[in-house]
Amino acid sequence: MTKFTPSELETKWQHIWEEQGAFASTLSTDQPKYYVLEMFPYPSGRIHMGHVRNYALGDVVARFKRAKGFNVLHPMGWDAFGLPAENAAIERGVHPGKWTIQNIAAMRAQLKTMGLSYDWAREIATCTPDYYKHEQKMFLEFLEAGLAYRKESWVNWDPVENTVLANEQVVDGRGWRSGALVERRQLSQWFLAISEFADNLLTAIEGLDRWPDKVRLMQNNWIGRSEGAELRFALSGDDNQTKARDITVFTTRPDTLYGASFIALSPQHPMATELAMNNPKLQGFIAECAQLGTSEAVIEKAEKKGFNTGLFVDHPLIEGHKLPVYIANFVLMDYGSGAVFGCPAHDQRDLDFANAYSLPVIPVVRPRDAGDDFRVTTEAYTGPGLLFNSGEWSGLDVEKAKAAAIDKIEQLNAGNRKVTFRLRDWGVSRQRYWGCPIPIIHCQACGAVPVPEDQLPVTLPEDVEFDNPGNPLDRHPSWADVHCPYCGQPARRETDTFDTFFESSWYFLRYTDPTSDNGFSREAANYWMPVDQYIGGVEHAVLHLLYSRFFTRALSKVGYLELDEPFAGLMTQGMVCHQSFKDKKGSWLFPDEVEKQASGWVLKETGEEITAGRVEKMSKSKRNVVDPEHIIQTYGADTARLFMLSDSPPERDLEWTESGVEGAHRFIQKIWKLTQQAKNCTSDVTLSPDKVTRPEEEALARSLHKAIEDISTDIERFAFNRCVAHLHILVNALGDYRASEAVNEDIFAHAMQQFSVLLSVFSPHIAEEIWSRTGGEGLVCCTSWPEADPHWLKSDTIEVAIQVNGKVRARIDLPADCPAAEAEEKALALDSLQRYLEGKPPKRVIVVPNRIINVVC
Ligand code: ANZ
Ligand code: ZN
Repeated sequence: MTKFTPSELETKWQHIWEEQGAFASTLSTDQPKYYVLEMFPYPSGRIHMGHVRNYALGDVVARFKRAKGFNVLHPMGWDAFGLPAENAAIERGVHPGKWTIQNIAAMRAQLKTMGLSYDWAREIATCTPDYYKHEQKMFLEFLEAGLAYRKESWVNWDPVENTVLANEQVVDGRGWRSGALVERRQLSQWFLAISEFADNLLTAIEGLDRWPDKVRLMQNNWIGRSEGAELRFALSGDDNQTKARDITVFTTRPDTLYGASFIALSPQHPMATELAMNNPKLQGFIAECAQLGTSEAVIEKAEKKGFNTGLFVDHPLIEGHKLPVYIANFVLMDYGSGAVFGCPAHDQRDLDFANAYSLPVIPVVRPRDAGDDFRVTTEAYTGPGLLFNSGEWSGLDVEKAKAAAIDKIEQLNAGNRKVTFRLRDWGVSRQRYWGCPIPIIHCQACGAVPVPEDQLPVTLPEDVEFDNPGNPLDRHPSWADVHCPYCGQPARRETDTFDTFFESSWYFLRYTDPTSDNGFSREAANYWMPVDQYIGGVEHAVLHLLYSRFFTRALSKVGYLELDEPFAGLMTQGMVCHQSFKDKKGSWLFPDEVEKQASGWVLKETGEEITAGRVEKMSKSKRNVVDPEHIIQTYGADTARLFMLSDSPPERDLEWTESGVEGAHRFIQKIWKLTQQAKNCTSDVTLSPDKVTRPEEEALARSLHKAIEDISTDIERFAFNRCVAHLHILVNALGDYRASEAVNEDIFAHAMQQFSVLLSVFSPHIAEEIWSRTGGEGLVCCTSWPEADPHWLKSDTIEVAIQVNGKVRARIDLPADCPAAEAEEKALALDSLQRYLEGKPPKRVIVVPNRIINVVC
């Protein structure tokens, strides 16, 4: 027997695939197309188990669809811009570009050892001008179409690092790295008009029937459609502290208008700014609010604080009733109109606020079983019910009252029906070096001017310094100095770069035609798109998917293609988990530093007792990681992939265990042993029903065709773990046949060959070996998927009910067409039946073959 050396065997087949261009795809119209895509990785330098799982899943789909006769596109590339490269530059003094390119090379080599069926000729790296020049052009086209614009907007500003922070980089109001109190600042930034598509992005979710429900719900919530009304409150009297005459609020609860007890403005509301001009106390309050940053979650949690402006508005429905106007920290400027009317009885924030500032709490909706004495003290009532204390609306239910309220508001000319979306336009400016330069020139005379097309791409300068905080592009001695393309006067380049979600919003289009001078050709995109199956982490369920859905629409609008939805099918895989370990001092330990003994977990080196913790997501900080490279070197990619797929369904979390991988490895070795025993299958044997006579071959034929049938259906349902279980059953049957007397070598080889096709989508290398040893033509990865013969799928056993004196008392599995005498004997031998016979022989037994056995006693 030849020794099984996975690394040798795997490299051999990887070379052959590459040489033969086995996975290259071209436009072809005589086959249906299928586009399989895994979310491309950020080139951090090493692949981790999450990647391995993601790509192993995608590879099953790609290989299966290819075998099913589809023209498959299965590409891979690198999401190569981003902050970690800049951090590496700061920490290690290596240029972000160099660092990234090195990482890509290392990860590409690692990925190649997995034997994934990628068309590597389509590989892209988003940090190359060859990629990003196209998005600069797209941006300028968006600009022309009104889909991109510039506006002042509020950002989190870290005063120590001199940089803008994302909401996630603000921790408890402080910069994540500097620890400095974050300020709100207004900066001029570029935006993409994603909200223009809000309605369409929302309604189209309905059609995404191959997306997980949870992701559809998350998209839904993120877009956040709210139906309600816009309502104007007139300022009372002739107070002339402000030029404005009224305040517009957005409300989803116009029915609660009779319960209004105050108005609250956002600290960034123009009226607040105006009032603060000659009010230092108010300026102080606004500055204090600014320290909260811009994160909605933080604002939500913060203690409710307000500033009484001394102004009043008139209640539109109650003659002579006035409401005080506050400026309050919980009102966001970029939602609705940046102002609300507060109804403390029916909104918790308003109630907390009212209780803090001793404002009236007037309940106007009561639960159906409560009376008119219904009161609200510390918990707002937000449920359904009937209106009261509400003039002509009293007695209506909430929904009817909402409609009546809007009618009334419109009638009074105090406002109108209004739908608002939570979805904000996408701010794409980042004050960072390692991103795609925004192709704009700022001229004192002409304003923000697009870089002319023939001057694209605007490439990043390489000679930059990272020794100071902030954006190195700002400090570069010459890069930003240019002349205005309109007037020729000295001008400055935009030094902001795009949010890195920009690159990932269209990379799937680039793959369809990666050398096109136009980003991608309409022909290729219209042929390959949409992606038929997209696979990736659920952490991208909101932003990346939404941006890509928007981008596709925007590109269609400016004429690149004809498509709305980029991803027809989506699967979000679960996490790869591992148990975590800590030593006595509480430091985390790597799994390979520990072992389990009878007494419990100990440190390998010293035998010292340690604590085994929870099974949780693999993460470097908890050291509960295993390195794919090490696993692949030890066991081979076929084993690693098989274990990844066998443990749990793709959408669930998976626990990586040593014993699990070893189990998978033993299985592969068992297959290897069988492979050694298979000869070249020379004659044209098949397991067709008319040829098979002996029970041994019949059993083998049934197992093989059952496996074909089960795996084919379970693959389509992504139940890959079940597929692996089916493979186990088939391998046992192959082993049984091999061990039986008078093995027909041709039949064994034929069965092994068929098995290798099934195996090839999970553990492709060893499958190629089986295929070639048994005389398969060409490569198994280019072979058609087998069809199950219905003849062999007919069940060979039948469940038969046993009645005692007319009552069903037991059931028994009998071979189909089992002779009556045998059936009777087997039935009477059942323990469960003996109870009813009480030891006496039955009077009579009537057997209806394949149906029922009647016992009379
Ligand atoms: C009066 C009212 C009474 C409200 C009541 C609620 C309950 P969604 O569902 O998220 O759209 N709101 C409006 N603009 C706001 C802003 N810029 N910042 C903070 N809050 C704002 O929520 C809409 C409700 O959130 C609106 O309805 C408004 O308060 C508040 F018993 O108006 B409501
Ligand atoms: Zn100019």
